[in-house]
Amino acid sequence: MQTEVMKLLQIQYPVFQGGMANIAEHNLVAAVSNAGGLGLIAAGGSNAEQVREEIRKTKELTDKPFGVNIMLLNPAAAEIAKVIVEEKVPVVTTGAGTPEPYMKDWLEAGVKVIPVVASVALAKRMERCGAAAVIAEGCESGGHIGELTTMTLVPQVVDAVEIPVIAAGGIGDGRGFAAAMMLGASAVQVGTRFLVAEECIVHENYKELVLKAKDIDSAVTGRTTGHPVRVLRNNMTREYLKKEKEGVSFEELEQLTLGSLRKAVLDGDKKSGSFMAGQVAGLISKEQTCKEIIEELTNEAEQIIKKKSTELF
Ligand code: TUI
Repeated sequence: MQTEVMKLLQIQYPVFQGGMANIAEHNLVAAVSNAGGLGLIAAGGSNAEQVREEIRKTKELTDKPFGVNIMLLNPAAAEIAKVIVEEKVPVVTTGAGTPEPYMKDWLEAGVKVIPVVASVALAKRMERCGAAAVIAEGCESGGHIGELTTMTLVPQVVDAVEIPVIAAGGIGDGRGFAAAMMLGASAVQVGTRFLVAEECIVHENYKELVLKAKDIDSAVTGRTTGHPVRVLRNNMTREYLKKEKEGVSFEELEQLTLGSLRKAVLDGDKKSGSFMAGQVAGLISKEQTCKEIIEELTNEAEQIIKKKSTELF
């Protein structure tokens, strides 16, 4: 296996770990990078100094490439952008917006910038402003999502840009991995399956909810506020969706979700936590190490592609 993204980033397997806010910290990141994938520190719910600390801790645990994911709605994004340069982080991925204000500084410092895009238009704009690759993320993903599915978004982005495309959203096993590569992706990004990795620090209740989830157990909150977020259904989401239908104010809806991701991650609060997860949760049934996950994904994909090609041609 040798894809363009693997060459670009000097990684052994074309597997990125999704930058899950408040979840993807140095232990998970180093485990993914040490297993040959690309671990990404999530800066989503953190300030600049917390991110600097996470970068330093990750460097103590791995000498393999890793990156930082910046959620651009984070009020600390501009300061975190500076930390990336100061700490000489080799790769940055961005989400929930456009990283254009930070591109000049990052490119001058030799940082490889890989924005998450949810449309062809943004992918083209990112290519023009110097992105090394783009992550095309479909709405099967957990957390903040766009409109299009992975199946439709990835090939349209692949056709629209020259830079490599990483597929994200709904990829949780070797079949999804193989399918994404067939759509033209050069790597995949996996979030939900790494939620149940042994090295992932989320509360046991979070892991249990993902492992027990069935196909239809996620819902999208915030469609009316312009911040659609996919989460596992629970009391909190049912109440949120009810209030959203009733047309309550943005402020009242925000009140419901305030701190709810931390309640899920740290306290395992099944009633009022926001358990962000993708639609692929229904397919995930066991806790494994990051190494086992990455090797199983790639081995399964290889077998499937070989079997299908003899079956079909
Ligand atoms: O960013 C994500 N997923 C996230 S961030 C997050 S943290 C959080 N979010 C909401 C409430 C509380 C905490 C949880 N999940 N994925 C990357 C992503 N980016 N998905 C979609 C997009 C996107 C959408 C529109 C990127 C750019 C865009 O348009 C930008 C523009 O200005 O055109």
